[in-house]
Amino acid sequence: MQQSQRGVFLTLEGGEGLGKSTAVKFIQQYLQQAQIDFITTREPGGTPVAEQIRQLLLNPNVAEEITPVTELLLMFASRSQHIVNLILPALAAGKWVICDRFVDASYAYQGGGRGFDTQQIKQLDDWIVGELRPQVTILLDAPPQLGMARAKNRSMHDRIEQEKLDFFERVRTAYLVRAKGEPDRFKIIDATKPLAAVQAEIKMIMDNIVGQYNEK
Ligand code: Z5A
Repeated sequence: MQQSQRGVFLTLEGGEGLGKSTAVKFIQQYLQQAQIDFITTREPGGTPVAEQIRQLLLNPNVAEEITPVTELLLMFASRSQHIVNLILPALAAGKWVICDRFVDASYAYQGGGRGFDTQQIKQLDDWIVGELRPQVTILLDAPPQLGMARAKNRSMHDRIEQEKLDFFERVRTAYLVRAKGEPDRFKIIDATKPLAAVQAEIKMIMDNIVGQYNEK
């Protein structure tokens, strides 16, 4: 896929309940203050059709078992809608795109969690995502028990959140393997730290990105 990217593409990754949504809100305030034109979005989802696919993927009461292959393909079907109809046009218009999860989540959840071979996921990545890469990915990292504890007050858990602890441990490991493979893109934040400390790190990352990309 050809990319005529002008805006900055920043993604947030990490296990369940480790503070991605909270970080997106913080980044939103930062960018508003810096008077930078941006959108925030998420995966799976982000466009009307992609959000419908999200509902299907995460519904804990779905009428039949969703097979791992269907789950993988639906993640990429949702992503295709999202990239073509929202992310690329926003970047081409010079907007920053702040995305809560992107293709790294497929390597972590469908690869690490479900056990798909990395090469199988890479084939879909090459086809659907192509050259589009985030300039920066913030990975909120912590033992999965912490995120589960933070998220435990929710009334309902989605279909994937109902997996067991070892699934989320594999997800964490897969994220860390990806981060190790691309140390320039990934900024790992220790999500066990108090919110103020996490936000101070995010602010430093944002200051750097603004210095690097916004002057151009
Ligand atoms: N998925 C997939 O399998 N494959 C893919 O390719 C993609 C996704 C793209 C939906 O993700 C599911 O889709 C997800 C992976 C799968 N399933 N799981 N698990 P989602 O992003 O919509 O849902 P989520 O991962 O479950 O995120 P979340 O539960 O919404 O959590 P969060 O956004 O990371 O956390 P939060 O809501 O910002 O924070 C949780 C609580 O902790 C909240 O009360 C905060 O105030 C508090 N918090 C946050 N930071 C701190 C700190 N530092 N200290 C103390 N308390 C804190």
